[in-house]
Order: sequence, then structure tokens, then C-alpha cells
Amino acid sequence: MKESRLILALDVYERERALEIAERTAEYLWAVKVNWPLIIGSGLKIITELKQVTGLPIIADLKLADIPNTNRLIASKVFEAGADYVIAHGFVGRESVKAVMELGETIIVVEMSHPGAGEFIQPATDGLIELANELGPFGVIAPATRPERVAYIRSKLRPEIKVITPGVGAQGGKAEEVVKAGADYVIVGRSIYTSKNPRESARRIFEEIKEVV
Ligand code: OMP
Repeated sequence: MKESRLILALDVYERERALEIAERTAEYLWAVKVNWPLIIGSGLKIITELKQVTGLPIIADLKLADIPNTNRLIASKVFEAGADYVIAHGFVGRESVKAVMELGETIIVVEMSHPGAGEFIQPATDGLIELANELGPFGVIAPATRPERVAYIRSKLRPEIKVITPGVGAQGGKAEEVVKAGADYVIVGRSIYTSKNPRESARRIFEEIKEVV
């Protein structure tokens, strides 16, 4: 089949549940994203296990936002566990981001999807886009809840940098709209993992994206 553009945000605590959902949905995914809830609930080794079970890239969404040395200490363990990508905040400055990029593929947050992003992050987005263009990470995070912002961010970003968009489903964003706005990948969590049939929910979103692409 594929070339999927769908990323599963696997924000559950329990190891067995995480592995089961990942295995059932893997066919429709490009990657699995692991965030603090799953790492706190199941330990860092869940990254290695998810890779084995799905054969997919693993994104470690730690949203690193610390001094370069601490970012480096955290990211090195996470890449060692098998993460293919690490998400880092850019607002802490270029040296903190570079510390992660020196260890592996990095995704920089340039704008978030929740309403609170308007308070401090959105006013900084232009500078964060410049930072991404300067450093050349794998991709940036942009809000699926605001497709017009995704279109704006895409238009300012070097073409080879991927635009990765959370906020589809539970937060109100629509996969079709955000892909039309220029998203390369769509992140979906609750609409898949709380669904009665996660595989079917993933398939539906996969098909929705495929039709637009
Ligand atoms: P759902 O809202 O359940 O689909 O999950 C969205 C996932 O994307 C969660 O893991 C969030 O932590 C993450 N996320 C956002 O929702 N908004 C952002 O601005 C950035 C992220 C992220 O970096 O992945």
C-alpha cells in the first residue's frame, strides 16, 4: 500500500495497550509519536519495543526546552533507545536546538495547536521559522487547528523542511484541510487511541489524507 502521512500520537500510559494499538494501526501510519505519558507509564524501553512491533520510525515528543547540556543529556539517551526523531522547542535559543541536532534528526516547534499558543508562541513564530531555515531540521511543528497558519509557515519555510501538524480530531482540526494548507504529516492521538476500533479510525484518516494528496 502506502506512503502514509499519518503519525499516531500514542498518549497512553500502559505498555500492553500502547503496543496493541500500535500493532493494529501500523499499516496506516508513517510513524508513531511517543510523549511523556507513555514514557512515564512504561519507561524509555517502550521506544525500542514499538520500533520492533511496528517497524516504523519513532518520534520522541519531549519538547525539549532546556540549556544545551541538559538537552544533550536527555536526547542522547532517547536516541540511544531507538528514537528516530526528537521534538525540541526553539524558543530557548539556537544552541539548545543544535545540541539535539548534533545527536540526531530533530523537529522544532514553531507554533502550537492549543488556544494558549496565541499568548507567547505565535508572536515568536517568525523568528522560529528563521531559526529552522538557518539550522535545517527534519521538520517543524505547526498547528492543524489553524490551517491558515500552516499555509503561512509553509510559505516561509525552506521547501525541504517538513511541516508536521498536530491538532486533528479531538482539538478540532481537519486532516483534509491541513494537508491542503501544506502539511506534510498529520499527528492524531485521541481520535485513534480512544476509539472503539483504533485500526478503523486510523484507516479512515489515512484514506481522507490520501484523497487530498
Ligand atoms: P490529540 O489532541 O489527542 O490528537 O494529540 C495531539 C498530540 O500532539 C499530543 O501528543 C500533543 O502533545 C501533541 N502536540 C499538540 O497537540 N500540539 C502541539 O502544538 C504540539 C504537539 C506535538 O509536538 O506533537
